[in-house]
This record gives sequence, structure tokens and C-alpha cells, in this order.
Amino acid sequence: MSQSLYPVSDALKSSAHANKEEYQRLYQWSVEDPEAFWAEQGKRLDWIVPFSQVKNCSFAKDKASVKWYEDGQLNASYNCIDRHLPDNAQRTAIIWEGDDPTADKHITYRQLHDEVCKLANGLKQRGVNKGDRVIIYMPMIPEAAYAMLACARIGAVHSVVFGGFSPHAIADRIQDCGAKVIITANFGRRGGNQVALKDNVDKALLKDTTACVEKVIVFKFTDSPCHWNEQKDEWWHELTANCAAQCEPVAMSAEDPLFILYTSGSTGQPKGVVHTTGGYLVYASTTHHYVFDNKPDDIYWCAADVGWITGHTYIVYGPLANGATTLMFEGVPTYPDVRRMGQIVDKHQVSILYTAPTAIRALMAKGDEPVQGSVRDSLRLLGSVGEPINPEAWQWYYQKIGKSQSPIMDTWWQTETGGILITPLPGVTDLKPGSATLPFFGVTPALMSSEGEILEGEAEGNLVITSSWPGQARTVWGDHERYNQTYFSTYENMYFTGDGARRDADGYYWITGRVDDVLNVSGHRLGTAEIESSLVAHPAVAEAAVVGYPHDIKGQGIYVYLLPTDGTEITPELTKAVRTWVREDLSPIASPDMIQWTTGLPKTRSGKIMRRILRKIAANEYEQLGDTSTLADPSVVDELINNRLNR
Ligand code: 6R9
Repeated sequence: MSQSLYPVSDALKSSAHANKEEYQRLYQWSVEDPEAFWAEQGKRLDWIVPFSQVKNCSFAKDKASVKWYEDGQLNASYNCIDRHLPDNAQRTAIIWEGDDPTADKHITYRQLHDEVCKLANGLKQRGVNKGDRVIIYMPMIPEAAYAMLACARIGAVHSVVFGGFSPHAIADRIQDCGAKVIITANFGRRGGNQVALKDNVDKALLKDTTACVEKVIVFKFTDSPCHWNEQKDEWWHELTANCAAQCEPVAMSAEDPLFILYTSGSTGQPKGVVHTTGGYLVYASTTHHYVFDNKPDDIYWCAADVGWITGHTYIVYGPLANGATTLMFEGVPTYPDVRRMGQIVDKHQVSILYTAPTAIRALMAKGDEPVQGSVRDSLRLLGSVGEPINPEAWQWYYQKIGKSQSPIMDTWWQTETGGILITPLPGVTDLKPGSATLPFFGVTPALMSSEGEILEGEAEGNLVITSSWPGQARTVWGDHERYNQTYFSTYENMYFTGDGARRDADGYYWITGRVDDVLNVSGHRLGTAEIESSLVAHPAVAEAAVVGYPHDIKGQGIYVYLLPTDGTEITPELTKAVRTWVREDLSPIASPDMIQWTTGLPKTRSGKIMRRILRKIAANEYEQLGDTSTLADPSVVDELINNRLNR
């Protein structure tokens, strides 16, 4: 653990949206009288029908129910666009930086309005109504944000699918949410390569289970031709050519769904996490305001992908609700070379940079080269999200990228939390590298022992939140039972995060990582069960067990143990084929780093795989395997150790 403390600078103490005293006062208020605190924050938005009820939540076992501002009505697209027009129509809403370093553009709030309205009208013409689901499978281009906001404008529920996902993953999501329309592009670009997005959609639509899709709207992003289905496909530019640049925003109840976002759990299929309109947007706006201290002159860059929750809340909804200028980057920080991040900061005079530890570590591995050729003097605030940031990476980020001038907001949160829950605030929190520090307003974390006792003071345990906040997910699409089971069945009246954490003597939280069977690979959540089910679908694989192991750049790597089907000859080609299989079946992110073939897996007599042992072997900690006496056949452990792959 790092003991160094980085105090708040004097400049930030006086200039930031909150200072220490205010934080204490506001935090106290927010937890003692959440109704009043969140009623006040609700005023950040424009309501069509004002709310009178603020909070109506229960974390009761088997019947959890979360509602905020439930009698209010509003429109998210209106709040992110129209209300800024009277004063700031010409302000830049989105700066787009292409994969190609010579490509960029600025979109004003006025232009954003017009583009969103045109597409919203186009969607209406194609029969998309309030409540219909629309899948968005797009590159990181402004049109991805237009598509999200166009759905929000007419009350359609969007579900963005990350552009790196396979046809299989798209098909599963289409089926689960019953999507009527897909919005995609002919191709995307990433790191100099073309990504055949439309082709992947076509493959997903070959399955019977995706027959619910009536239309595919295709944005023509590159000149390369793509396959065309006359019945379903329609070009975005043709659809919108004659559409008006005015579209009345639909009044949505605060509790109407805004979007579904699929994320991995510890078992089976990804869950469709549902966020609703009012609470989510209030929370996105409030956290973006305080955590990033955004001011009118700031250029704010969240380097995530819109396919993840971070992109939803902190590229699109939070910053746009606050009238900020948000930068959207199509590419990767290592293309054309590792200096790219610094160059983008200089080129657009970025003042707030929010990225992930995995990106930092990838750059850090290249020494000083990433910071050569840029000065980065415009930066004043840094952020980190997605996984624990190790103190070395923190120091490198702080010293090299930020030139020891900008504090780092290490923000802990999840797809299910909608926005940041544990975080420093710029004018408030003295930083400790590696700690996400203290709860945001209205957030009440606690640590639990595995026996279900609340741990006080300095302690380490399972992280729970004891009371609701407005950005909390409301349900799992089509499966409220799974929502209850996953988040509210472990501890009575508490939201269980699935993470472990330690609290130090100053009350600072240190997130230790997942305590369930969810991996965090380069900040991406992957369920071991999903990868295993993909592996056993390969004809050469009889059984599979997947665990994570420490990986210098990705945080966690994927280690796979495979039992071949009878008569299978194990060859390097087969191993390669299995890896390709997973890449294509799920996503390149899920591609195994290590594949070890074995004749047996360590199982208890009741047939349960003892992952604890597999994790130790994968981590090269095979001398500390613990008790193996309950194994049905302890000898498999020796075989596994002897054939362990060198990392
Ligand atoms: C926003 C996001 C959530 C999981 C979460 C935790 C890990 C995220 C973190 C962090 C330590 C941080 N995580 N931020 N761990 N410090 N600052 O990443 O959502 O993709 O749902 O992942 O990521 O394990 O439970 P999501």
C-alpha cells in the first residue's frame, strides 16, 4: 500500500465546485435527508411535469424496488440539447477526433440538435415508438451519440452494443431485448484497421432468433461497399434526407427506461441492466459536475467507448446535460504511435482527461516515449475508471501525463450504479494513490464479513451500499428475479456490489477487485461462465474452466484449462483454433491468454470445480494451494502444476 498523500492544491480549494467544509456539510445532508438533497439536485434538469415525490426505494430480499422522482416527467434529449440552445447554441457540444490523426470536427449544440431531430423523425417514420428497443452498433463517431439521443427524444429504449462484439453477441442482445431496429455503420475504424460492423449485423440477422428486427439503418462512414438487404437495410443519409430538423421531445415518466446495457455477471448470459430517465440523468449530471469540476471553458475528454457505461454516462449524458464540450475519440491511444494521447490533449487543449488504468499501463510500458512530442499544459484534472489503479500506474499518470499538476480522480462505480459512487472530489479530497477514497453525496458504502456482519472501522470485506441513489439500475430487462437474486439476496436490505474493499484508518476505500466469478480484463467485465460456455461449444473441448491471473497491462489475463473430447489430438494448431473460436464467438476481448490442456480438473466430490486451486496455479502460487483433501482426485493437481504454462 502506498502511504503518500497528495493534498488538495490551494487553487482547487478555492475554485472547485466544492471544498472540504462544503463536502462535509453536503454529504451529511445527503445521507440524513436524501429526499431534500436529491430534490435540490433534481433542479439541475428541466422537467416537463415537476416531481413531487423524490425517493421510493426498498432493498427488500426478493422484492427490491427502486424509484426516484416517479411522478415527474422529462425528456433526456431535451435536457442534453435544447435547453442549452437559448444561450449556447454555438458552443461546441462534441469534438470528434478520428482514428486518422488528420480527421476531426466540432459539432455545436445547434448542429447536435438538428442531427438528432432528423434521425428522430426518420425513426418515427419507420414506426419506432415510445418503448420500442433499438440496438446501436456503431464506431466511436458523433453519429453514435446522435443515435442515442434520437432514441431518447422519441422515447425509444436504446441498447448500445460495443463495436468489438461478435455477431453471436449481437444476436443474443437482439433476442433478449426484442429489438425492432438496428442502427449501425457500414464500417468502423480502429487503430488503422477497418471493422466490418454491417457485416457482423448481417451475420447476427441470419439467425431465426433475430427476426424481430424490422429495419437496419446504416450510416455510410467509409467508401467501402457492404452487402445490402433490400428488404431491411436503409442508408441513414437517405432516411434523413427529407426529415425536418425539428422534433418535439416526448414527455417521459422519470421511471420510463432510457436504455438497456448488457454486462457480464458471474453466471450465464449477460444481463440487460436497465436505467431509467429521471434518476439516471440527475445522477449523471450531479456526478459529472462535482467529480470533474466542469466549467464553461473546459475541454473534457473521457477516453472510453460509448459501448460501455462509462461512455454512456461520461461521454454523452452527463457532460451534455451539463452543457459541456465533450471529446469523442474514435481510435486507440497507441495508434499511429504511443504519443497519440498527449497529441490529442495538445491539439484540442484538453483540460480534463478521464481514462482507464489499462491504457495507462500500456503507455507506461513504453517509457517516456508516450509523453514526447506533447506539452499537455492544458490539463488540470485527471480521472481513472474501470479497475483498481496500481500505485505505480497512478504515479506514472500523475507525473508523466499530468506533470504533477493535476489531481487524479480514481472513480469507483459499475454499470449497475449508473454513475460514480466512490471517488475523490477535486477541491475536497487529499489523494492516496490506489484508493478510490470516499463516497459521493448520498452514497452509503459498508463492508460486510462473509458471515453477514457489518464491519466497522479499519476493515476488509465485501462492499455493499446500504441505501439507494438516483442512478441505480432498476431491473434486469425481462428478469426482475435475476436482479433480486444478483444484488439483493446476499445481504439483507443491501445492494451487493460483487467487489471486495478495504477501509483504512482515514475511512478511505481501497477496492480489491471482484469477489465473484467476474473477470476484469483491461477494464472490461467478462463472466468466466460466458467464456466457458463458448469454449465447450467447440467440438474438441469436453470441459473448460476459466480463471483470471495477474497481468501487467490488462490487470487480469484469461487462463483457460481445457479437457479435450475423446480421441482429440492436441496440437498447437488446435490451441490456436480454440482461441480464434472464442474471439469470433464472443469478442477479441475474451480471447484466452493462456490455454492449458489437461486430463482432469480439480473437483470436489459433489462435482464442483475448485477454482481457488486453478487460480493459484494460474498465478504461479502453487505452493500455497491450501487444503486439497476434499478433492475427488487430488492427483490432478500435480498434473496441472507440472504442465503449468510459463507466463
Ligand atoms: C464503470 C465500470 C465494474 C467493475 C467494478 C469493479 C471495477 C471500476 C474501479 C474498479 C477499482 C475503480 N472497477 N472502477 N475497481 N477501482 N476505480 O467500469 O463499470 O464495466 O460495470 O465494471 O469494475 O470491479 O465492479 P463496469
